[in-house]
Amino acid sequence: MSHPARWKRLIPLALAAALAAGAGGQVQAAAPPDPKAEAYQQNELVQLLRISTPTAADKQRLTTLDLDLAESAGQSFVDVVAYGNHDRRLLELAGFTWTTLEDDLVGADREREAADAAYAEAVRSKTIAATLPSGRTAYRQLADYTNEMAALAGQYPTKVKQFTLKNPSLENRAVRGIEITRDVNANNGKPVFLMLGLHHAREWPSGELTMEFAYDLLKNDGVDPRITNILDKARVVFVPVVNPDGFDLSRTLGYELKRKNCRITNGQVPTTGQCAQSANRSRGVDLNRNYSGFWGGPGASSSLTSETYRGAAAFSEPESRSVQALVSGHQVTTLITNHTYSGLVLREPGYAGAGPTPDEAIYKALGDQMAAQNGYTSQFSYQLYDTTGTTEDWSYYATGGLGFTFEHGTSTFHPAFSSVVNMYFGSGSTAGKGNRSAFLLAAESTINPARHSIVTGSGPAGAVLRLKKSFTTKTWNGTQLPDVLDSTMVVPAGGSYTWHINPSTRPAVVQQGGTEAWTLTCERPTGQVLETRQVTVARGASVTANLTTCVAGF
Ligand code: 0X9
Ligand code: ZN
Repeated sequence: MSHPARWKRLIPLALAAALAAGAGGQVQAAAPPDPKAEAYQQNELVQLLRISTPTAADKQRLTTLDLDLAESAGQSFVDVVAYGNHDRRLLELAGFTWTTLEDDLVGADREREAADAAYAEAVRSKTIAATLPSGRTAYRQLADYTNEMAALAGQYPTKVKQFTLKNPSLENRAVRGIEITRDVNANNGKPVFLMLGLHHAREWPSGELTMEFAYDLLKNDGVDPRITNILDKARVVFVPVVNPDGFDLSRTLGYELKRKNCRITNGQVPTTGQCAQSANRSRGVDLNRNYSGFWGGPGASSSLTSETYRGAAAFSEPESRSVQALVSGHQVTTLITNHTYSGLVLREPGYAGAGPTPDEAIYKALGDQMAAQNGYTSQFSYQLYDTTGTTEDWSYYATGGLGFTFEHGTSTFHPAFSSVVNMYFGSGSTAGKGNRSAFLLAAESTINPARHSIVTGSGPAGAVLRLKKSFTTKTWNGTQLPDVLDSTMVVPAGGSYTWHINPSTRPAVVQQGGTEAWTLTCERPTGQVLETRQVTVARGASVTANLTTCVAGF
């Protein structure tokens, strides 16, 4: 135990350095250890521990240990995935105590598989009825997502449009999504509700719930008046698997706890099979730390083997850049990014120092309304611990669209499949409500003009209207990264248009009392610009822009 080489592997570098300094520098600098890879190689237990953190300072200190923290925490505890002896020793050295929630997470997954098989068999033999909108009885594989989205587009050609996001994943998989609305091929200015799943590979229910809501909208259009109204008035966009490489690996036996993407070496595309190599198991970028908003700040790591590795630069990863491009190209007025676990509806800000958002009143109102349906706790993202570089750290501050992180579930990242049914429809005190109702509220809020902005007026039928805004997003160290929002609609027959959009002034500018304008152009379908206007519009407001020059010249 006192042998220096062994000793070095058991403690983190910072601690090793401090101890080395105290011991007169006998400990040589070593290559960064990879305790997780080692724990797996040695077949050490991966456990779910509930760490006692009686004070805020304890919680803060725990976040500096670079452990795999779950979002699950209470007044005096935080749940941590501990990989083998290293992590437990690290906690011990730091003076923490804990209870063990799951003494063998990998073994528990084997048991879950057996339970899931029994559940599927019970449905097959009609002992119990399948209840999810899709009728599914087991977690999807990656191919299921791809095939089902294609099938829905084929089955409902006027209501479902498939699309591929801008960049393939690092392992060159297409990242796919579907848009759902009445008359889906008409680009007619409806407000957009974007739902994302599986940024984090092991959080399987986050993709399931995303898909089930898509099925629900399609199955119950014309049946449930709320859904009929939503399809009339909103465009609902689904990307159930943001991180297909990580998810595919996580659906492979023995890799169920994979969280991040497949970046093995900064700046390099991984070779085939590299992501699955046991020595690389802790590598990857946490896509939910790679967005540019406050990138490089607290609650994210600069170490490639940390579960919260932020990447070599903001938007270094193709998967997060794809979400950026998708949001930048639409007027996404509401966004839910699904995660697991711990029953939370989280809104901005993601770190306490950012201060309250100027939209707190409606942001909170919507979060609280949704939480009343799914029984979760509605709170600020930072209330558990600070994070930076998350999806809404960028999307909310760049677009003003109200973005939420949902942390589904109570006990683990992918519980028995039967709990997905409960998450969707609610159970116990939320029976008959659940996330289905929360998602419906989010869709209805998307339609609500008090919660977004409108530009309306007359223009030539068939003209392309474009709203554009260029600005910079600040990372933690003050670097200004260029951002361009650029979306279009087409003036309908009849020559009047109504476009549901995000406010022209970004939240941070509102906070400082300033204003910003959208640049509105009226174009021929060839792209020739016939008229340019500046449009300033606040949340809840509507402005009229009659495009007279464009009409004359069209
Ligand atoms: O850490 C995350 O990315 C999210 N939790 S998860 O367990 N699904 O990984 C939470 C992001 C926002 N939360 C905080 N700011 N604490
Ligand atoms: Zn997550």
